[in-house]
Amino acid sequence: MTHIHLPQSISRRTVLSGLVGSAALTLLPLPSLAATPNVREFSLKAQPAKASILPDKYGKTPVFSYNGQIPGQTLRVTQGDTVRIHFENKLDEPTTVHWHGLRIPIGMDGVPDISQKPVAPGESFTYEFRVPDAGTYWYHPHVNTSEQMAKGLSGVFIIDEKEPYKVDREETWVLDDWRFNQDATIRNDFGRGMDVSHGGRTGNVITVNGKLPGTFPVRAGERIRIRLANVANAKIFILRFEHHKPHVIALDGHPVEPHLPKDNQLIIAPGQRVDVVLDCSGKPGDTFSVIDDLYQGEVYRMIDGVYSDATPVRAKAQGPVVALPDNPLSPLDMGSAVRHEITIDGGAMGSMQGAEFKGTYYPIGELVKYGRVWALNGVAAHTTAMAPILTAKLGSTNVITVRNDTGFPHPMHLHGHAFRILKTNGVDKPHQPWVDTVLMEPRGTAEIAFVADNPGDWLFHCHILEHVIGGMLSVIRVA
Ligand SMILES: [Cu+2]
Repeated sequence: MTHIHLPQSISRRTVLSGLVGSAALTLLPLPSLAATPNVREFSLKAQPAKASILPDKYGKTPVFSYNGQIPGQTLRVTQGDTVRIHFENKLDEPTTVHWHGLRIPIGMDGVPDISQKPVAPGESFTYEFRVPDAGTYWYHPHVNTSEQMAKGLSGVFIIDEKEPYKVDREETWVLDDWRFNQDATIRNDFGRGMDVSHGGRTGNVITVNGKLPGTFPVRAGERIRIRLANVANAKIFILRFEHHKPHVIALDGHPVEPHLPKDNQLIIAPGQRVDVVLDCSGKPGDTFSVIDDLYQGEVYRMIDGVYSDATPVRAKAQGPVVALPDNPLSPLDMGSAVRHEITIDGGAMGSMQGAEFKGTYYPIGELVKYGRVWALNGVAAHTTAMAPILTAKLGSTNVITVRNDTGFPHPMHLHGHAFRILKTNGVDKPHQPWVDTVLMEPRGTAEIAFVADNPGDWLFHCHILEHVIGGMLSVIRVA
């Protein structure tokens, strides 16, 4: 990782000296350091690698990686920085990088046929953008996404607040699941019909930061910020910290009023991030478990928190958890809001009769022959460059009522914007958080609002990646 350099001033000086001779240079004002944006440069390679995910006796797993790592190298910059990422595709298939949750120009969004041409094997692409918001974000491919992500392509993108948020230390937990064969290879049944029409590709092994979950050492009295990111294709995590009360401080990167989650459960669907503050209120030598409550009727212990014997970091309990500073999001103007509706239909055991595909209506029995089983407002997608499901005027406030008429949950993700969840299932959403992904309950509704302040054609799709294969993708045009 390299950063802070002055390429513009150097190249200008080089060019100028070539044109007018070095004597003139002394008369020219040099760009002041204060006016130079902080440019952070990274090299990122999508490349095959072998990763030690399972215990040694199973052997290494051939994966797709960013910079040879599982999860991919964490990119970390400060709010307001300009980021320049030199991306190289060392895979034998095309790919792109999508910067999930970052509000950046459409040309940098990594969506094929909209933002850019896929980066062919052996080719490169330079992504460059300024990061307006602080928070926990992530990146992943947007080509053959289900397979490339199931093979390991994803990484976390952390954007630090300009003023550091006060905690004793920070942790990042990248949550994932994998579908392994007995020999530690990844099962190559990508996009199989059963996963597309049901709940997506779930795995048989869970990892945290690319390893089997283990122990989490803590010290009494510590205050820890934990950044949780779910990079799984389809699995929803519902985490509960035994004997502890982590406060949620951010959702999908964006600050939210610090609060205890309902039933002490952190629900993290694919694509979502949750930042929590954990006060280690136990005693030296204590242990506790972090449990995944998704599996009803059985207690799945994911991580064991283990207190060291060290004396507490501080004698008395910490003060209340304070809020993060707001990100510079455009405020909603509800008085002028334009209303829209998007209905999700289809899936196994659903009631969808048929849908439009490539401009033709097909009854469901025909549609499945094209591998499509889901539709948004009656249209099953066949490309990322779909005709817009709705158009929002640049600068306008828009409210979308999303209706899930299916028997499955769907984490619906909007590119290029944050939106506010006003209601779920007709009831005001507590804290009305700003997010980029909303988890729709089966047969549930959500009312979401956003200011269309970033021009372009932006994907609105399910983050269960096999559902995208089955057609659950649309485009919202901001113009
Ligand atoms: Cu879905």
